[in-house]
Amino acid sequence: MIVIYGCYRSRATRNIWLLEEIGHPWRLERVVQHYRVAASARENGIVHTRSAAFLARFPAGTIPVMQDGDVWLSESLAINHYVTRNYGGAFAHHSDAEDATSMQWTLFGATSVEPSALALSVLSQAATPDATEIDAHERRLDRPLRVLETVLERGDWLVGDRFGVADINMAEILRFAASRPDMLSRFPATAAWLAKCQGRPAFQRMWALRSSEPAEIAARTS
Ligand SMILES: N[C@@H](CCC(=O)N[C@@H](CS)C(=O)NCC(=O)O)C(=O)O
Repeated sequence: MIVIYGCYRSRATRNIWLLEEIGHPWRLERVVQHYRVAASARENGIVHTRSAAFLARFPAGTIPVMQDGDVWLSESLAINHYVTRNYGGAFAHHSDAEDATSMQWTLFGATSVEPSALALSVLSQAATPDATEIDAHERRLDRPLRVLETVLERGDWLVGDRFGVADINMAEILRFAASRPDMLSRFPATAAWLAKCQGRPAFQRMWALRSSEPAEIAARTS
């Protein structure tokens, strides 16, 4: 049984999607972002990313964290590679080259796509979105999105000829940019691939869990 410390409205979605995809047993131990917890709830038994007990084990104070027996890992994308290698079965990489190519796309996503995609997600939710900043981040994404578009024009998936962990990691990173549908529609192969990824039953199960979680965590009543 893999334990994910985190909550549904966090990057734990990446891990939950994968675990659902491969059918490996998991459970969630709830830890929420400190800024989502109502002040009244902080002293009321809600574990959050600034709770002393959580920080004592993970000074970075971020979720998700994974526990698998004696193995503790943070970093959602690294967790997914660990789970794939150890429990992926037929879903796991078939060779060292596939494994390395998968890691290549995961790192490309984390370094070239995630910063601006995340910024776009935050900027789009602002009461008065800053159009100049939004434009700057869309420009920064142009080159990495052209790279993805080229790859996805040539094949259905990022690695080999089947859906894999690189697709989950990249799709979850790109989801941050969903608030900019006009930008994504300039990359039709990428947009079609994202829709295909998100149409998978395992994504849908994860998404139902995420949607069931309130944005603000109130104090416990019992
Ligand atoms: N690169 C890390 C980022 C982790 C991260 O920033 N998580 C957010 C939630 S999605 C968090 O814990 N924020 C709470 C905080 O900073 O206190 C990963 O992929 O796991």
